[in-house]
Amino acid sequence: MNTLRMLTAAIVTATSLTSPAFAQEVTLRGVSAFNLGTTFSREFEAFVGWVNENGKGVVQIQIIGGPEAVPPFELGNAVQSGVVDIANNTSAFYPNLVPTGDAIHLAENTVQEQRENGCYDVIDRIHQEQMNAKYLARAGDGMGFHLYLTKPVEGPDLSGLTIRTTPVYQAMFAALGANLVRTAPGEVYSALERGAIDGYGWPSQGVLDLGWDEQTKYRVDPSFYNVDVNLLVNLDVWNGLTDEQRAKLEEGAAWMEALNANNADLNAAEYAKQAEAGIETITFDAAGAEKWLNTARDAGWAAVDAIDAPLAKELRACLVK
Ligand code: 173
Repeated sequence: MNTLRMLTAAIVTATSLTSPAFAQEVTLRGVSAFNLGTTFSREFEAFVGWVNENGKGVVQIQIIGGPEAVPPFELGNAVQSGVVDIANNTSAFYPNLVPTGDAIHLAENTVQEQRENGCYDVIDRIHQEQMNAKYLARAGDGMGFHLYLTKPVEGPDLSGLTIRTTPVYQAMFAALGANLVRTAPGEVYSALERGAIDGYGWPSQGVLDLGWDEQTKYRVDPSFYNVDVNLLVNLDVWNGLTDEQRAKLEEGAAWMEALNANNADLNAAEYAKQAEAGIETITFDAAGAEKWLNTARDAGWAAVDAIDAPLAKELRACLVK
């Protein structure tokens, strides 16, 4: 450091001590669990664009990278320890830290409703306590998950099939008899290509982005659950920000969460693109669909219940209408 910079730093420090309003701009380092430029990173990137535009002189975010920077299943630990300041991550990738995070995708209401009814505070609290992370925002609302297959099924019996899973689908697909293999998204294409799996769980959006349509013959309808892709800020970093910096990030969070309303249209557009790409839809009859959705809900909640019954009860009361 040269003398001028040392002097400047000393002045800035002195200023910020006496007057927090003049705190220096801070830059947070961000990583996404999903490939940059694809679904599930797009909202995060839009959020970063918003913050960098509206938070000049206050707070900025620099995106370091996607899963090539930090492996998706390690991103939770990276934000917990502060290796990463802000992560774009789904609860299914950090069950080691927040085991009841599975409850988030069982939500039947929106994140805006969860902010109103206090559920957001419960979810934020468990992230702070168990993961040392501020739960800043949630993308993915209004989008469900599907089973995608390379061979057809008649109904909700998955016995004999080997399916790629994450904790999202684990309880449901296991209850329906499937063999399960847990992998990060980056391994799905080659597992399909090798015939190591007969299908995979994935949200309604993103299959074409990843090129998986080449290896996918069927999508099973209806969808189940609600995608959760969460913005998580290392808690020490969060607590070290000024009120103004935190407020700016929260404003950006609300802005990003409003984008969730676009998901209904985006789902429809994606289904059309999947059909064009040759993915056929298998739609269960009423009895099959009922079994599918009831198993999803019941097995999903049973899994959360087995981890922490009182918390499962508290979350279910505010996530299910
Ligand atoms: O299938 C997955 O990898 C998964 O659990 C997930 C969750 C949210 C968004 C995208 C994928």
